[in-house]
Amino acid sequence: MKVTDIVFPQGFLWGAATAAFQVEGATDVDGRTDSIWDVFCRVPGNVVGGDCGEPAADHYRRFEQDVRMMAELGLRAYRFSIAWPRVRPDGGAVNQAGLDFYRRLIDTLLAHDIQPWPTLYHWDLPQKLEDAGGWAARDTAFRFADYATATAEALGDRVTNWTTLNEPWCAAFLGYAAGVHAPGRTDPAAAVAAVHHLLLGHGLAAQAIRTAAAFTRVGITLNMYPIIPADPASAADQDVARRLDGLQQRIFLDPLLRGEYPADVVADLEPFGFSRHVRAGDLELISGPLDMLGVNYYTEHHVSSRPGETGPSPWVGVGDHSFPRRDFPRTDMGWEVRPEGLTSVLLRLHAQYPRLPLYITENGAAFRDEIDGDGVQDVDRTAYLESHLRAAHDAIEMGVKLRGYFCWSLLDNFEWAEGYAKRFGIVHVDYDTQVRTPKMSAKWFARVARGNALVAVR
Ligand code: IFM
Repeated sequence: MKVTDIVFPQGFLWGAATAAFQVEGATDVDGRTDSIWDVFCRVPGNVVGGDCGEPAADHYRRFEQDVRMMAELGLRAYRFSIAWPRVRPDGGAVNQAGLDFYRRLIDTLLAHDIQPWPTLYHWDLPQKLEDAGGWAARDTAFRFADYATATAEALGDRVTNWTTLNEPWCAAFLGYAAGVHAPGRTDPAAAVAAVHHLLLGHGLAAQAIRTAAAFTRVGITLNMYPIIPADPASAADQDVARRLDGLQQRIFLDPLLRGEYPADVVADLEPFGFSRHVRAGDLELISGPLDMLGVNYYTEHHVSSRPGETGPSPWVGVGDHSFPRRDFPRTDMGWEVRPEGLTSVLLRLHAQYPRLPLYITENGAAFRDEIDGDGVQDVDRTAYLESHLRAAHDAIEMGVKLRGYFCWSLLDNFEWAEGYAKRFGIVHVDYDTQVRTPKMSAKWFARVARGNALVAVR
């Protein structure tokens, strides 16, 4: 088959994604208060280079220019996140100025015929709520629902596709067990409590959105990775893979889509008091109707039962394990480039939940970019995107209900604990001047989006 034969289904949605704290900047204007990430960044050593949410890509002030650029790139949808501490500073009263910013952003998108795909939580919990217990506290789920109500009441006339949470795995396990993300806690019991309270927050928020806005589709985004035992014949490696898969995938998928937690994972997490957080009625809320599932895919995990981890691990209760190095190309994050893993994730979801529409809500790569007279020739990133789109198309050919693809990311941005050193954007951002330069990958992606078909990397 020629590359140009790879045509996506009619109506396939092409977009790009960002998240509030990673691109907006303007962290202290119009009533916004601290999120856990503002506070986390202030602790020396937490973020490479001492970087923080300023200036980011100054998207708060430059969103009109950015939306025009999206239109020029032929994008039909923009996945962004809404900052909870703008809309309800300190998790308290509604802040009209915060809502007004997102109304202006959405109106500008709609004026350019670009669908707004907001996510309510991309990790910027108001610090005041963390001080009251954060996601380890049940009450945070109810505060999240209040925030969802205020947001959907204000913006529900303009937005159809809502996402509640982005990657609750990272929020719970990187934030509360490994401590490498905000709020920087290393307390496995708090992490497993956070899992349940994030999911409860999702269920409550989904209900709140449907109540506040008449025509909506509600989804959640999970980060999904095939987890492969290093030695498939080793019972110990198989068990580590089962445990990791349980924590990474099944602890979220099963309650959302089957209304129950996986029994083996519940048993594994009993030493951390997991099941005592689950109250009557919670699972009914969590498993309320889901209109779509967002899948974020970057790589796959190849896991061995041999010891290897040092320091606090996000893999609560898994015990000895390591990720043996394999001979595959890697991105600047050190992540293996494994497009076939994307096909496998999509096929797994389709086999288990055949009626659920799927969207790839993030996929992309950090590579070192050099800007010269001819712009940024990011051949590696372009090849990464092309190989993953082929893998996504393979899954569609095999019957997967994949409805759209958002590349991560529209803009270079604040890559959490890695700061600004890792660049995921298809558009280069000069953080001194805030000049945007579409990279080779952006131009290539624009051709794909416009043609609804893959075109060869040149
Ligand atoms: O930058 C992040 C994003 O915020 C969530 N998904 C993974 C991306 C790359 O690490």
